[in-house]
Amino acid sequence: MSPNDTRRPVVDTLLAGRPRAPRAEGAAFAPANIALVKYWGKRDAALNLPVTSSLSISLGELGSETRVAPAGRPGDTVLLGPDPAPAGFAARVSAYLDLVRPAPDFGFRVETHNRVPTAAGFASSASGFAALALALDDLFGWALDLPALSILARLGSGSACRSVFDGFVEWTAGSRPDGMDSHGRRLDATWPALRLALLPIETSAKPVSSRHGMRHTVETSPLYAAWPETVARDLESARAAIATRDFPRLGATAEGNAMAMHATMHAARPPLVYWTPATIAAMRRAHALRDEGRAVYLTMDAGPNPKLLFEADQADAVRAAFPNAVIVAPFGGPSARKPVA
Ligand code: 2P0
Repeated sequence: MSPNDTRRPVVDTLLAGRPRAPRAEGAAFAPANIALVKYWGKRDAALNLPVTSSLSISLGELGSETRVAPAGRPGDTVLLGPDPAPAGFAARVSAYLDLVRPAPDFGFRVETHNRVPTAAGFASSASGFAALALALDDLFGWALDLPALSILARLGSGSACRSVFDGFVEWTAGSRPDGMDSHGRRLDATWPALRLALLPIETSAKPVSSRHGMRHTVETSPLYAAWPETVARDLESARAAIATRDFPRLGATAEGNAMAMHATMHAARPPLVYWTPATIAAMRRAHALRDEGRAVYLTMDAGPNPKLLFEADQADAVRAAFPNAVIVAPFGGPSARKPVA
């Protein structure tokens, strides 16, 4: 059975009674997101259903802008910026488009522009699949509600279900086998002083995809058994920190959660280590800022590039310690229209 055999009934349920004929074009933007409490491990690989819930912050203006239109001939054209997308990514997009293709000989033209500084080594499948799901909703005129759009995005990439929303987002794991209760939801909170910094350390493609890395960890790491409990505690702590604007608590929770996730990978057999010497040097530099009494924390995904978390009053110190940092204000502020250089 192919993954699409499992996905198709879910899509049919979501689209019941909705138009199946495309209009001339659909377009949408979706932000990238950084998880503060991570998604690491699936209970269903075809539907991207997670073992645990997770909590993220969307990156405002940084993300993917996608246009989708009928190609007018069979076969899909998938462009990333002005160029054809890499074959693996294009194949993943085409498999996703198969779920909504009006006829086997119907081709789509998909154009995606990532508004993410390429120098930051930060390309996001989350914003890409979220923008594609939203653009398809626009193309077909489905007018799906946000939970349905989040589920549709999840079928492309798990973390994409969080990129349908701005601000703080919680992805509830849910328990249904069809995943209809597994989607993102925006938390009712803003934090204008919150800042993230993307640290461009390593910009080449990572050797092991997150998709493969999480499967390998779940299957072989003796530390994975402790992960769901860690996430449950960290989610409570992150929610409380957001509700009370307790930045040191939020930062420490996010950093601890990311380190615990990497610990599960380091214990996998064979071990999975995304860190490079430059990653560790950046971690030490962040810790040195903390030793000076500055509330600067870090998080890391399945790659070598840490992301820093801090508040606006630490931006100058972060810039001084990390001259290449790309600083983002997720809730706007002076940099609402574009990332602070
Ligand atoms: C996250 N990551 O919560 C975690 C932390 C990476 C580390 O979500 O297989 O690209 O498409 O569901 O969403 C990256 O995993 O994986 C990810 P799929 P995805 O942000």
